[in-house]
Amino acid sequence: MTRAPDSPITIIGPENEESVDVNPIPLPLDIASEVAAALADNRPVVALESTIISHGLPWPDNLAIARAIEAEVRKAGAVPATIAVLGGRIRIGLDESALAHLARAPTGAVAKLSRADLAPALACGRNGATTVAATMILARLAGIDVFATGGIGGVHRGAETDFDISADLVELGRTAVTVVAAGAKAILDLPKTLEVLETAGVTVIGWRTDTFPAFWCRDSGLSVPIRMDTVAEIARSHLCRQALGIGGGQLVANPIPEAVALPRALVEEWIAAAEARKRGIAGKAVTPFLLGRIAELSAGRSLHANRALVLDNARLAAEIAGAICSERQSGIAAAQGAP
Ligand code: PSU
Ligand code: MN
Repeated sequence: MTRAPDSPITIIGPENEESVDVNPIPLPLDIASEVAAALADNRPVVALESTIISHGLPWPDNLAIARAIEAEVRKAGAVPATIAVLGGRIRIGLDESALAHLARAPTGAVAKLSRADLAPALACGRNGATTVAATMILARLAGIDVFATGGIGGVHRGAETDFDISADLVELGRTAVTVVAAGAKAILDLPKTLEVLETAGVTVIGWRTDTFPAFWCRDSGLSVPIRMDTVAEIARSHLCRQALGIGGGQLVANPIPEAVALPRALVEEWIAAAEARKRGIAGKAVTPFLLGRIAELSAGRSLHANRALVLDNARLAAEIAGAICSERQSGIAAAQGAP
């Protein structure tokens, strides 16, 4: 963390990357007072993304689910901070009207912002929803350690020819946030996704499981690199990564609750049918297209499962955030020589 001389902003970069303070301009950053107060008191905060609201789920389910995720975080004892860019300002923690605005916006009115798109969105005063990658960057900037989502982006099927690999994977390799997800979306090439995560040096943790979950299904058949069974272990691992100064994050892969998991064969059928229609769709549009088609093909069953898994991730993220606060508190106490 570096503070530029005479500058009101603090630039927080990945620990192993030098921050460059050349004529920095003040960042248009608004942190909701409830979030700022929690962070200042070392109380747990969970970052939440907004792309899932504006591009990942259909209206009006998206607004209901966004509210339910926030409620779940609170129920588990943490403060939710949904992140977006509105009118060219970074917003950490959205009020009801901002959530509703994002959820209601017609396709195209709200941009899908990843790492590459953040600066131009600020520069041009745009509205944008943040992907996993962009939410990680902004969470880190605000000092938030934990982030909950549904599924991260990854290596798309056919990437060997079209090179479609989500910036989420690169971000996990560089930004120190622990991301809780139900694995990677089943529409992806999961073996390749795990390979890229390994190359990027991401700590991939199976939550009480030895196999990597596949979003709507509990088990992809692939082994998970590390298994953990307590949130204290995940919290300590997060803090040890920071202490090592290696940058980059952790992916906590939490299998969808058993009662709502969908049969793998059925999901594969929907994916094949959606993939068959993908021709001509490229770039940022691919993931929203596939998720939308699958919601239609499954007559809402995919949506029901999506809601359940994201709520479960929100709960687990809140517990991990709480454990990080406790571990940090004991670390401070130990450093001060307390018993
Ligand atoms: N998970 C979902 N729905 C989504 C996404 C994830 O259940 O809409 C979004 C996330 O914001 C993720 C993004 O970061 O899709 C990945 O998009 P891409 O493959 O274009 O990087
Ligand atoms: Mn892509």
